[in-house]
Amino acid sequence: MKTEATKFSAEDYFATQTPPPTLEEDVEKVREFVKIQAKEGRNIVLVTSGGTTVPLELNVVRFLDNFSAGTRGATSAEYFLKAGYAVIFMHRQFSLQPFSRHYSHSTNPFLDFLDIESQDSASDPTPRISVTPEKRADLLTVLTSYKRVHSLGLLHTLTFVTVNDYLWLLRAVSQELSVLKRRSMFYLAAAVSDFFLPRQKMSEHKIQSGKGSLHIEMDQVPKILKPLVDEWTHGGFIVSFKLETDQNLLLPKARQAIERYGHQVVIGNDLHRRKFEVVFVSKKAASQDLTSSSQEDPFEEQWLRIPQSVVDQTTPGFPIKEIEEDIVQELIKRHTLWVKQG
Ligand code: 9Z3
Repeated sequence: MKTEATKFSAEDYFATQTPPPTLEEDVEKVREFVKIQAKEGRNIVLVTSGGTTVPLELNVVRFLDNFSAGTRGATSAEYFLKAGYAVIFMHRQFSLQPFSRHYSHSTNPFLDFLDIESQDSASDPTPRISVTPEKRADLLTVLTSYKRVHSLGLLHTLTFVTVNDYLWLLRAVSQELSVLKRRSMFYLAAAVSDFFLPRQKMSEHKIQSGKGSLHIEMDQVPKILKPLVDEWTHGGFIVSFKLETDQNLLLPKARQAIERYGHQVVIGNDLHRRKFEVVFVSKKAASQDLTSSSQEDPFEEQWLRIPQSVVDQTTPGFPIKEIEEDIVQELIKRHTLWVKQG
């Protein structure tokens, strides 16, 4: 129920907002992918990545957006694939993707390391293209992993643009993954808008100027982690991210999320430190000692850090060390235990 003017429950949201036109087609393909991976006995991780837009008009000209480039999601997806997981990569259209991310950045444009070879034969007038020698080793590594993943069919990609697309897709994909029970993991790294404009409140056509300032009242996006944990999945290992710009809020907000939604891990990250520092917050396993348990802090925290100097020392697109490697390694350790306990 919509209890206040600005608060949608998840149920109310899906009853009043319209699904993206390709939803059924997308879900059909996910179902097929899940079936194949389940038959192969692989674990599947759903990685969400990139920002979401909030359109202001039905015939959309203007929208709100956020900063996320999708680095965390695309990088983590590669490490999950390397570790043998099948990956459903649900990302914002045109945000970074696994493998191609190494060359997408403007600091590493791929045209800069391709050469046109001089022709030495009149009988073959077609110019040949080659890779600049110093770039070959890196490209070969990326290309080999990319080809392997594609030939084994380990990566399935889905795209969203708006927060509405994201919510419908997340619900549908997590319901498809529920057949895997504990063998599924949810890695929710997309930067999802907290506010949106319901279609019932949207102007049909481009908002006209001329009346001075513009006032828009947005509604709160429903907290979908609750139904995700309680209804849509059956035992999936759920990892959400908490982004803050005030360091002091990171731990309290991460703890609050675990308490509220009852999932397995919140990874807290500060906007400016996120490439070299994150904190894992989770509930401690129930204590056997009944006398001390009531006073004990129910949460545990684990910081992962890499020296900032290491992050900075990089060939464009190829850092010496990426924090996502450690994040994924730690999560796989915890997920393996979670599957065993089940
Ligand atoms: C994150 O915190 C991600 O780590 C980043 C990654 C968005 C910071 P980039 O794409 O950045 O590598 O540039 N995601 C935030 C996830 C989020 O919005 N969580 C919501 C919340 O905290 C709901 S699960 O309430």
